[in-house]
Amino acid sequence: MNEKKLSASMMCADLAHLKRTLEIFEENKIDYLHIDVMDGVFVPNLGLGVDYIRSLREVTSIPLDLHLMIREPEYKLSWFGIQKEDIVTLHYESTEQIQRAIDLLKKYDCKCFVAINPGTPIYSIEEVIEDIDGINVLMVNPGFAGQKMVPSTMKKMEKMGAYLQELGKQDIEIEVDGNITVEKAKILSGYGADIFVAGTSSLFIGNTDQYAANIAALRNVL
Ligand code: S6P
Ligand code: MG
Repeated sequence: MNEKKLSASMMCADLAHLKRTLEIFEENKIDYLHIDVMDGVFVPNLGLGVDYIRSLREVTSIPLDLHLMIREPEYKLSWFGIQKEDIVTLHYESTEQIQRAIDLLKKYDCKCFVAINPGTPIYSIEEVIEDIDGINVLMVNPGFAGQKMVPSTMKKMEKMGAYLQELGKQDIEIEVDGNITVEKAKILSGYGADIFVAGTSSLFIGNTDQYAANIAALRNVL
């Protein structure tokens, strides 16, 4: 079984308290900082960009979990200062050539993940399964924090564990992203999810004084 990990969704962080937030994440051993990169084309929103990422690297050594919600990410990889410990996630739907995109990403020696939108079937990743380290299963349509989970994604996640087992690929890490409450994290952990993106639904509830307790509540159910 893969180790259970927490990835804090930085688009949910209060900029006025960013320094304290990062201290809490370091003290409480948050595994990744989840960075939603959005281009206004692949998703109807703009999000965290290369300057933000560069600044973040200067103030923390927590590895980044770069969720690239951008068109043709394969030609933009050099912008992000990717490091070995980082997860970099490409969307299956964001390029005509997902296999080429993964090949280009592999040159960075990071963890290579592929994300699938709620409407994209599980088996879409079958032909690239040998090339990747993990799958990000979007539980909401990508683009915004604070959304409600698309109900069909729970069933999809229930099938995911069995599907990977069938392929003999239980070592592939499964990340779940979008509306991950403590209650849903518990169920999804049972379905085989390994990495939990924690945003407004869990970690960022209340102010910085509550974050350590929010992290503990999540860890308690994984
Ligand atoms: C959605 C994005 C997510 C959000 C996360 C926020 O496009 O990929 O990573 O940041 O869903 O968490 P919550 O709990 O507000 O949904
Ligand atoms: Mg995300």
